[in-house]
Amino acid sequence: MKRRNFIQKASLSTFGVVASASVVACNTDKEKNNVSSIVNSTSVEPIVIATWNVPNATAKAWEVLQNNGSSLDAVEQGCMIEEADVKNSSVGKGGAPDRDGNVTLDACIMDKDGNYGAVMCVQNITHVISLARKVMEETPHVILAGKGAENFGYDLGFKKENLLTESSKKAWEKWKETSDYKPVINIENHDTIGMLAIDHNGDISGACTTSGLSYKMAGRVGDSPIIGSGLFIDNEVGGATATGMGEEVLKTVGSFLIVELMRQGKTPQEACEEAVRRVVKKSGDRYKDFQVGFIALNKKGETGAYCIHEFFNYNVYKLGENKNYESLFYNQI
Ligand code: SD4
Repeated sequence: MKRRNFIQKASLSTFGVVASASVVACNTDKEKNNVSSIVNSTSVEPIVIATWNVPNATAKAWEVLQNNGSSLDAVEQGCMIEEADVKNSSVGKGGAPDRDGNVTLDACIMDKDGNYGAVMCVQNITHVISLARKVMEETPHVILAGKGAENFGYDLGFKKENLLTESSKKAWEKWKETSDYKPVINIENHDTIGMLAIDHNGDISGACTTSGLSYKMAGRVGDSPIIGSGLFIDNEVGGATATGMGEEVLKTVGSFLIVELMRQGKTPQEACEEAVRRVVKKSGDRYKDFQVGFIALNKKGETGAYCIHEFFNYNVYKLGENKNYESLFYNQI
């Protein structure tokens, strides 16, 4: 086993904790020590957890919770930060296009009552997480795809925008020189945001938003908008969300699996580990070439995270014991 360095950076503030941790490898020998520390809490104070290092998004969600907002509003508004960030090439505006040069977005949201809404393959609308919420709240359906979803959005006043930025266009043009279709996910191509939150009432909601796999085939949909795969919430138990190679998460219905394992008594950490093991086992040798990571949160506010390979990180935003703001960084060398 490689040695790891732990670097802690702490700075003071008055109201919370941000933890960003790189969670390391599930080896086939199931080496326990290969998992980073997980931020655990038995309080039911509000809490936000999100895939990847998205401190602005978790801070926004936390702000909503601090103002007594619902966990549903928190995860929606948190995700919107990344959707609007053109530097995030895996989410919203500035997301990498498919191989034909079209940016197509997937998103879903799930509330404390088990309601769910999703959109898939949406072009020209930045805030697909809000569109997914509208599907949940204002239609008798749970999923809208493509043009139907877009037209539904325009009718509601969503702005029509070109989501392909100059820099993602340049990167796509460079990719076209070889058109090498090698789905490398979460090494150079990641940042899908999956977010889970508990509000002051102790209610859990979750959201997931992505532009999916870079240079994917036109029409390809990953796990992110699919209930039970990219996201699942059961307010009696907890929630889970996924990042990484969507095809593999879909085949194991990973987020639902994690919530069910928590229902049976596993901690969020144990449940994430089991789900990753399931993905690895089902994949034969292929797991060496793809990344999958899960985060989970239970009703007690305990969190868990696990992934196949290194270079997965996540943010937790919650009230620290001394009402301090701390930023933790775990690094593998
Ligand atoms: C997908 N799971 O479309 C997404 C991609 C992802 O970080 O998570 N990227 O397969």
